[in-house]
Amino acid sequence: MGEAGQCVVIEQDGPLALVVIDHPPVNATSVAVRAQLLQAFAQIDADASVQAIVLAAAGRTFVAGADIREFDFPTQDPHLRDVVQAIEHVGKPVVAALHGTTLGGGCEIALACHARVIDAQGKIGLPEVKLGLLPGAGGTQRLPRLVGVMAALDMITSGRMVSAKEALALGLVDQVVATDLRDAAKEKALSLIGQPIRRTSDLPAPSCVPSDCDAFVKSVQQKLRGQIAPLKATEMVMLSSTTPFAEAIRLESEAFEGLKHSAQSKAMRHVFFAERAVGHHPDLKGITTDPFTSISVVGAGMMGSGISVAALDAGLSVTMVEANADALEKGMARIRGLYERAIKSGRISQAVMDERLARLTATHDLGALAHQPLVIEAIYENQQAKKDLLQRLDEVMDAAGILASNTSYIDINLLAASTQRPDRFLGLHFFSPAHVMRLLEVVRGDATSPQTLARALALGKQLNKLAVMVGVCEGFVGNRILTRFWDACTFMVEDGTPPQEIDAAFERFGMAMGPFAVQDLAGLDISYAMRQRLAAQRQPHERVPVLVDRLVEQGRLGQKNGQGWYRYEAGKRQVDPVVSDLVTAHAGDAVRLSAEAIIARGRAAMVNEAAKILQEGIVPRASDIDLVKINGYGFPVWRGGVMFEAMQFGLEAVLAEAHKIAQDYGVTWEVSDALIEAVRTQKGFA
Ligand code: T1G
Repeated sequence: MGEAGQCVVIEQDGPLALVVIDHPPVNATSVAVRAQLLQAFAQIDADASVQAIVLAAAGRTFVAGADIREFDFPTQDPHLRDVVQAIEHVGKPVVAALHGTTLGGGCEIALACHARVIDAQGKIGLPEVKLGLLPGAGGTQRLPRLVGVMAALDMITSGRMVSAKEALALGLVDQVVATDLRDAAKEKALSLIGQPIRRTSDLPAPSCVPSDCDAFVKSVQQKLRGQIAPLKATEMVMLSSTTPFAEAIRLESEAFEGLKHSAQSKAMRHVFFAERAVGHHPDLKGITTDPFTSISVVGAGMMGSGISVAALDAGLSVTMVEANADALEKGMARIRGLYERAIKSGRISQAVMDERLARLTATHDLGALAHQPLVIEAIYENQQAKKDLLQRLDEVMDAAGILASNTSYIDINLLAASTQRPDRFLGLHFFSPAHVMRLLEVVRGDATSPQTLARALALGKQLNKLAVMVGVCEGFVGNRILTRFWDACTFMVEDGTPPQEIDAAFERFGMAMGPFAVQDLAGLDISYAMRQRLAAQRQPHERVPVLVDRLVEQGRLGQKNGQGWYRYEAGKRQVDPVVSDLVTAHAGDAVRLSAEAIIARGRAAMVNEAAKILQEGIVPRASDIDLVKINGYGFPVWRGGVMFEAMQFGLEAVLAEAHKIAQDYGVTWEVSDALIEAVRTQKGFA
């Protein structure tokens, strides 16, 4: 950073001016950066001694985007699109030197330069749709002029970063260099002196085959159901082939401003910052941890093999232990099958599969774990079996090793007590399929040490998971809320609303699958076993779901045996008259709720349980709960999460619904004090 507040500096070297942006941590284009960039380019444009320009950035990355924090306030001049326009219309060649992650507004600045040189490790992209936005500084018009409409549509509606190599192949950059980025950019700039300036906006309008675009729009509607930004962005990109640049840019900025004020963008910006806050734990501040190079997993079933693949994909070595020879072979076959399918779909090469499998050791021998830094048990959910295994592992492993359980509900403190290392014991609750699902609940036991917790959170980051630290309670955070949500939905069925109408309501709300379809996927016997296990703790007059137990007792377990709440034939889910008759017989004079009432009841059940979780200190932040529901349970990201959405919906209405449920369903369904307090203060739940 230059003098206080100076975030753009010019270094002149003969006929070449080097403009360096220096605004840590990611060179976001704050109003100061925009103003100083505008001023710098005006100055060097007017300086006859300057004949070529390189634009670079200090620190770990070129500009990673506009400053997202500014979006909640009126944009201050100069707008980024004006700065970008000014850079493009400088009368001398401007070459961008790109490193790190050139994203959003940073990519748009690069697009307005006359050439682009990128570091071989660099990545570049327009991720605005992930914030419910679209590129608002010319990206929807300049990118297609360089890479074509279809490639631009793919990048902008997916928001994905492309590698330097792919960027070169697409024509997005002109050169990739492994070292001396700025020297290469200077050389490029000097070589352009005296050449006609190649302004991106002057390039010919790209062609667009209407049928290709129509097909693309349909795929976006399907894949990103409910989100408005990708569709709007598609509309803007297609303007590049039909509308003059200046008019298209005006329309783009109108569309951007509209999205910036949309509920969806506010929700997705909330999630962006929630994901950065989730790792902040005051008691872990200052603890540094070395990355893991290897971990071990005990159990080669669905979860054990999935966790192993997640670690292999992240570059770690894995020792997978399974007592049963057949189960071990099945686990290895499952892992090989995953990679073979990934090769078939072109996601990885054979060489990548071979390299990853070379890092996998499969064995029956627990002794192989003696010196492992971290061992995760992922055997079947039986408390005694887990306690026995953990005791044996505790005896086998070095004292420094961390022991973790992948249990989804067993008390971590109980399991810790079966070892001599409660300070190095915790829960690592992965979600199935573990190599795909982003969420990881890091369950801290009463005795888990801060060092162990810090190492576990760091492992989550290494595995590209969203690690949320939670306390010990029945079902931790995600499953605890899910159980309450499922109860409320099942009670709605028992009171007369068909399950398929409840599923349809929540799928229209934006959930990937409705609650009854999910119950069938998970297996009705799982929640049945949980209710049996918890029966002894139940209050005498507490209402519990009965219909689902009827289904299980009739042998209807869900997808796994072709019939549950629905019937499954050839993989298709169908309403089953047997269930409809059961509902009618049970409900008597049916009370069929409207879709709005269904959502309100489901929302109140989730928010009330979440408020209790906060009240009990299971997590420190309401936004942590949002992240759990979005990343583990299909809550729509464009609604911001269960707590954020409730705040927008209106806490008074949620509280009123919670009181209604408490009356209907029994005394243990008490309304959370935290929810009542939040309504009183109209503050979040934190
Ligand atoms: N604005 C403000 N703060 C940002 C920021 C941004 N764009 N990007 C990161 N930060 C903060 C972040 O909150 C954290 O702060 C710190 O930087 C490190 O981030 C006009 C409209 C660049 C890949 O969407 O994807 O340009 O928690 O922990 O894991 O068309 O940050 O330390 O206080 O994430 O190494 C488009 C968003 C914006 C990119 C680095 N750009 N950022 O990841 O570090 S919209 C983006 C990221 C736009 C134009 C449009 C990642 C990263 P704190 P971090 P990281």
